[in-house]
This record gives sequence, structure tokens and C-alpha cells, in this order.
Amino acid sequence: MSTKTIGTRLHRFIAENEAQYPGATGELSALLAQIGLAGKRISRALSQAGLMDILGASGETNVQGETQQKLDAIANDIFLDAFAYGQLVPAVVTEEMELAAYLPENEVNGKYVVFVDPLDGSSNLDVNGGVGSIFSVRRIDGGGAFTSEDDLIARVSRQQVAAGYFVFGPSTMLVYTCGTASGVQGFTLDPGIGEFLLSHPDIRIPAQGLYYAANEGNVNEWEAGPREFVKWLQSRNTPSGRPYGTRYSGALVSDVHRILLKGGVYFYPATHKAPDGKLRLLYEAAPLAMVLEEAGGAASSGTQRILDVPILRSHQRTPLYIGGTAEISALESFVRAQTA
Ligand code: AFP
Repeated sequence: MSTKTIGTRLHRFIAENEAQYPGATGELSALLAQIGLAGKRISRALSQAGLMDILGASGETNVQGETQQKLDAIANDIFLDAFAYGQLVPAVVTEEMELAAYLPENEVNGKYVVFVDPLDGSSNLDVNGGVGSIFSVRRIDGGGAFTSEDDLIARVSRQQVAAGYFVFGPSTMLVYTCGTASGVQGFTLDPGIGEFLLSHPDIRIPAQGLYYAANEGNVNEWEAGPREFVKWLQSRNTPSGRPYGTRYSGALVSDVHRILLKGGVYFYPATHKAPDGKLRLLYEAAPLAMVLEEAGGAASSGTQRILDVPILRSHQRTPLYIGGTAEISALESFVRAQTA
């Protein structure tokens, strides 16, 4: 029987939930445990960051052309190391590497590809601000040996099997979903015993939000739809909670986590400089969209559901609007009006 008792250890929770599915092989459970371990190791590295000379830029530039922080590289290595055993994951697509990391030792039995942003919001590191990690698990069609990156992208399942994130704030939290039957579960790391404990069972996004999160410094770079949407969020309408307040931390994970728990909307529209948007579909937008949808929210590119955006490339970008269903449907009507 599944249990949702506050304080349940992650491993026990995963094992008991798996027991509900008669055909379950235990592989996804083992993979979630590997992800949990990666989160604990990154949390530890972050807690010691200021003391161990691992803050700051590494001198490298990642595939996005962004300055890589030393901790970006450390978090990336921690994820790769977590999947290196267990015959589960033959390839990992990460923000930090242009090509997927292939793990040939797992290619015979491995059924899953993991997409990961190892350290999201890493420009906050130098100021001891919030950061996170985002992951998405997809099944592979037809075995884990890939002939090319295009072959990998063509063979990953359109639907995610599991998705979630870690948020490294005053506490470290893991939030994940395995889809409709599982809901969205939140665990908090107890550093004293080194275990994630169930703290937020069956998370649902509040229907009515109070805040929006966006880099409004770009407002003149946005198209008319998001510009009108932000004016609408700022206009007075007491019954529907407007005007909304603003909260923006510069770390997608922290901002979306707030929206999940408190309601509201996060958005990063296309800009003149980034006409396809800035955020990455496979390891930022899609996993957060799965979590928010499973919690009763919504996620859109402005014109379509994020989970329906066709997968073309490992590092493809998308505009992202994510939050409560009321806010997302309002945004979509502003975008439609802009193009009418
Ligand atoms: P990385 O730190 O992983 O590169 O991601 C930062 C980020 O993609 C996301 O976490 C923020 O919401 C967004 O960029 C912030 O971008 P701006 O600095 O343009 O607001």
C-alpha cells in the first residue's frame, strides 16, 4: 500500500509506490534513487562552496555560449557519475555539453535518456542566491546504442516518464512527478541523516496567484502579447487578485517553485535578441511543464502547450509561460489578439 505520511524517506516512498504497479521492474525507482543521490551531492558541494574555492567562473563557455561557473561543471559531473552504474541510462543530455554524454556500459539494458540542467540560475552563485537542478526522464525506443545525436532525439519518447527539480535554498528540496497516477511530491533534505523526507505530498498549485515572475528589464524587447499581458497583471481588479506583485530571482527553478506553491505565473517570452526564447525545451521548460500540469497548472509557449512542442534538437529553445490555468489562458488570449 502506498503511504503519504509526512517524514517518509524517499527510498521507502519510491519502493512503496512502485509496489502499486504489478508490472513494474524497479528500474525507474532505481533511476529516481540515483537522481536523489545526485541532489544530495550537489547540495553538499553548494553548502561548502564559499569555503572551498569552487565559486566563480571556470574559464570555460558552455554550449549556450554562457560563462560556465566552476559549480556548473561540478554539478554536471555529479549527475554523470550518478548514472554511471546500474544499466539504466545510456545517454545524458545536459546543458553543459554540446553532445550527449554517452555511457556505453549501460547501452545494452538501459531504457532511459535523462535530460538535465545540472545547475540552473548559476549566476546567483556568487551572491549566495537560490539555484536548482532540473531533470527529465524519457524512454528510448529500440535500445541504447545511438548512431548520432539525431538518432537519439528521434528515438526518445515524446512523453516524459518522470520529471522534477531540486531547489537549493535555505533547505534543499526535491519535487518530482511520475505522471497522473503519482501526483507531484515534495521532499526536503534532512542534512543530519542525509535523507530526503516527504514534506509536501500531492502538491496542487493554488487556483489564484498573487505574483508574477519575469525579467521586466526586457519589456521593450517583447512582442505585443506579453507586453499587454504584463499590463493586465498590473491592472486593478480586486476579485481576480490584480494587480499582481513581482518576484524574480534569476533562477527559473526558484521562481517556478514559488509559483507552484503560491500560485501565479512565470514567463520568459521571446525577445528581439532571442526570437525562439531563451529557455531550453528539454531540460528546462518540458520537465517544469510536466510538474505544473500534474499539479493542476499549465505551461505554454504562447501559442501551444509546452508538452506538445515538437522535439527537434537537444538544446532547442522555447518561450515559456508557466503557472495557473487562468493566467496561462489569459496570456494566450493576449498572444492571439496580437496576431489577429
Ligand atoms: P542558467 O544559470 O542555467 O544558465 O539559467 C539561467 C536561466 O536560464 C534561468 O534560470 C533564469 O530564469 C533565466 O536564465 C534568467 O535569465 P535573465 O538573466 O535573462 O533574466
